[in-house]
Amino acid sequence: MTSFSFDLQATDGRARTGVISTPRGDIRTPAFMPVGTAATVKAMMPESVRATGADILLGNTYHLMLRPTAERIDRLGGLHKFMNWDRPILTDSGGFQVMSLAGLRKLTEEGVTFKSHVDGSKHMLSPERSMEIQRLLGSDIVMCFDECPALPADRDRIAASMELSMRWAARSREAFGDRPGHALFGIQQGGLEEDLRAQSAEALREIGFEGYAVGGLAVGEGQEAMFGCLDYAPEQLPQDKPRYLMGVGKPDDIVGAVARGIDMMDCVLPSRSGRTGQVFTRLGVLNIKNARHQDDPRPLDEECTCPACRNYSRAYLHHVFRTQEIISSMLLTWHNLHYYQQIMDQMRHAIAEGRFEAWQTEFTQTRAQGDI
Ligand code: PRF
Ligand code: ZN
Repeated sequence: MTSFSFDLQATDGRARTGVISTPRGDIRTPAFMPVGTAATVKAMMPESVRATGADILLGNTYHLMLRPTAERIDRLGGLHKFMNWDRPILTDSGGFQVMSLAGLRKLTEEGVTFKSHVDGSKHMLSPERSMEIQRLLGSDIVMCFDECPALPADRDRIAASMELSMRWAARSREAFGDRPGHALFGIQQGGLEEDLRAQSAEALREIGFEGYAVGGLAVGEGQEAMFGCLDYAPEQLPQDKPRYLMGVGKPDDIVGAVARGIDMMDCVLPSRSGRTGQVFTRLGVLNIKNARHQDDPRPLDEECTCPACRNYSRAYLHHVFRTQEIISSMLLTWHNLHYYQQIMDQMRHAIAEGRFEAWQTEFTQTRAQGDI
């Protein structure tokens, strides 16, 4: 069995490109992971998600433990078979979603008890239970169970939360055990405090993981503050392991993160926006709901090769959005995911060829032109 490894192939400034090898296939980095929270990337068949260029999907412990339950997915042969995606899957550990979605919750050293947002039933997550659920799902990249305070928060709260997350990281490592071909990633916390980030990185390196995430960002601090943190946080983590920025972001967030040494990202934005009519293009963002598209025979983006742009006008996409036809979500999600994967592909090539900075300048200038 091919075990889990990361081959860093080229760097350009702080930007990196490489390949993560897993028994379920390679992940080209920098990688964008579409979000398949409830065992589906909403509005997309898995083969279509693959056609956009995705090497890996993200799934969620929190949602799947509630519905249809990890035990049921295990009995049915695991998450890959259940959702018909045979390539790598990374699963988030649940704590972050409990904090943003669950009803009444109680946090202790042991873990967190909470009420389901679905039916109000009571549940518990701990490092041990999260590792068990992610194993039952058959996840290829398992995330440590952590806690992430919303920003702004005071330093004492951020420090205590980071220290708890580091104790949970040690328990996650212990509970994960030895599983060849599967990886466990640590999650750095520490808010916007450089010394707390350094302490967190040190604690994680001491435990030892197959990859390291930068957690606790994109939680209300704004892009400038996030980039400020990314100016030091990735470099506190090991050079020779993948670095994953959790829950980011808009296209310019992703480009800025890659410029600062991030290898992997995930975000609901391209898929969720596909369902709300927000379209990401080379030239900027447009909303298909806007009446100015109703007679427009042009595609969303003249240069895009996705099915929405090759076969449909803005006028048609406007019409099916306004009439709430299901094909609207399908086409706009496909376009957005295709656009995100195009950016990743272009960045990988630019880094490998030592022209990332020029690529980034062109990316920024093209988008600033406006009128789309
Ligand atoms: N921890 C976990 N999942 C996450 C985050 C985190 O800090 C974030 C923060 N952007 C998104 N998803 N476990
Ligand atoms: Zn397109």
